[in-house]
Amino acid sequence: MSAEKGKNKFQGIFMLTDRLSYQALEAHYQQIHKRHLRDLFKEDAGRGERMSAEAAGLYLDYSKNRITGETLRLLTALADDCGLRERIDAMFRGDKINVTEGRSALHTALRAPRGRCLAAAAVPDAGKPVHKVLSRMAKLANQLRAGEWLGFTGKPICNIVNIGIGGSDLGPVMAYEALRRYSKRKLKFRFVSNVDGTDFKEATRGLSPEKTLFIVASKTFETLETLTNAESAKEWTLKKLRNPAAVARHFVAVSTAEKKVAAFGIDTKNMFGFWDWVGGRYSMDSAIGLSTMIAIGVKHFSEMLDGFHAMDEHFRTTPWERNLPVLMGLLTVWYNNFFGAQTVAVLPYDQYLKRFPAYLQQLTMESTGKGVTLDGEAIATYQTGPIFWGEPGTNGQHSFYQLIHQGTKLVPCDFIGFRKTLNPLGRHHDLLMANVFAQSKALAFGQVAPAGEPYRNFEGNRPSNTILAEKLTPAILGALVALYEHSVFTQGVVWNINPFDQYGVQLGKVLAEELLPSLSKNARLPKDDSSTVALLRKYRG
Ligand code: G6Q
Repeated sequence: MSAEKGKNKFQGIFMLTDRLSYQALEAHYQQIHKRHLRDLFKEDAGRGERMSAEAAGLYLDYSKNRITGETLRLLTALADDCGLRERIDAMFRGDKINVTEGRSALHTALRAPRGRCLAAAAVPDAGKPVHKVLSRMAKLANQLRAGEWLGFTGKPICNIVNIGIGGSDLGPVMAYEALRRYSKRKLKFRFVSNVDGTDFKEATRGLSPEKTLFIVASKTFETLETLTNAESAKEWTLKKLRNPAAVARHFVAVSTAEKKVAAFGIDTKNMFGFWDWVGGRYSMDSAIGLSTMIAIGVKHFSEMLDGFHAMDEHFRTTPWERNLPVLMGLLTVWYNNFFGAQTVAVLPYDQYLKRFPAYLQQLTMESTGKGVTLDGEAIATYQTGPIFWGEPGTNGQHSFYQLIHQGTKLVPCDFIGFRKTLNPLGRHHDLLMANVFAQSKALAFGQVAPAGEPYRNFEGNRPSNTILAEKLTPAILGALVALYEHSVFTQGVVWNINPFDQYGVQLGKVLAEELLPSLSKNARLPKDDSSTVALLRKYRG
């Protein structure tokens, strides 16, 4: 926490809604919220090109938003007022901006090129250990990809199972799916996250323990789900291999907790470390990305890191009005706080990005789902993080787009598409992309119903961003993830919250452990609320 309650060095003593820059936006909203995108485009022939920005291989068209030049001016003034510049510098410097946990948030150091001085005051030599671990990961990845890492019985490992949950699962799964086209097809990858035994059973179905390597990924190495799955994995392996010494050839760990890894029985020579300044949901390019590196190889992994870094540098150095993450973050604030929009839909038109919305749900909602300011004040006068959700197009068009087009709710959308497909097939790609352009057009401009058929009316004026890139490469994926990471950071600065803690997750971990003993048939029922007790009774039968 900052030294003096009620104050922090970035925002003074104000609540967001007390700021004149915020009140100016409220007044501006009253003036322009009824303006239709049809008119805004009619009045300004160059709007589509002018309201665009490009960085790290991503082109952002934000012209189909309900904004004018004045809106942008006021939003960037709000960002200045909230100390965005100082906060970005503090993050990159390694200041302990995760105040509730007393930590830096230095995920940007994970992708900084070797030898680059990060000027990280709190973490002086972050670069050195990062590259040391990357080299160790590379060694293992190369051995596995070459069929040189042998299991206990001498057979080459060809199945990799990542066990982890939350930040130790969603990034690896998303990246594996997104970059599957670049992956070594001879290796099989599976991911186990849920403590539901079904997840483990299905993930290991058909695999031979002799040829399977488990990556136990857990920052804390105390997450119940992960440790339970890891124990089951150990049993599954030893049932076949019948010698505890086999664990060394079939288990590696990714963690910050060396002692706990050793206590579990994994040789710490087979442990890949990271640091408390890497948050779970910001960890996919730390050792948590080990499965990604094994899948796509060292070169592609390092291209992915370069993509992250290119966006980091863009975010750090570019004026707000051309800064993609800042623009997207401020637009999210605009709809969330002034239009009262409750959600944002993320709609990637690429089947490889099918897990991207799920990944973003954690990144965004675990970061901005907060109700207390950095000063510890309850937030009563404004809204914080919206709900992020989505599915790949065109599938979503045949399902929930109806509500986005004609429902009574305002749902700002992010469309994501690529000029080139990784799998050319007849006219498929043109058809796919025609849908991206048609959807954002229909949402913005609508369509007038024939007389007497009001149900055919599309009022339009529904905002969207379109993000276009050449094709889905490791570097583009890195840039895309960093774009959303920094957009979330920008939102957090305006809302004056800590986007790097997650006490809601911790609560779940503690409560389940407390209740667990009461699930056994003969245990005493706890003195709990009547609903919980009734449910426990019903479960125990
Ligand atoms: C992410 C959260 C959370 C975490 C999981 C797994 O930012 O902290 O989702 O990643 O709870 O935690 P472990 O990696 O410690 O097992």
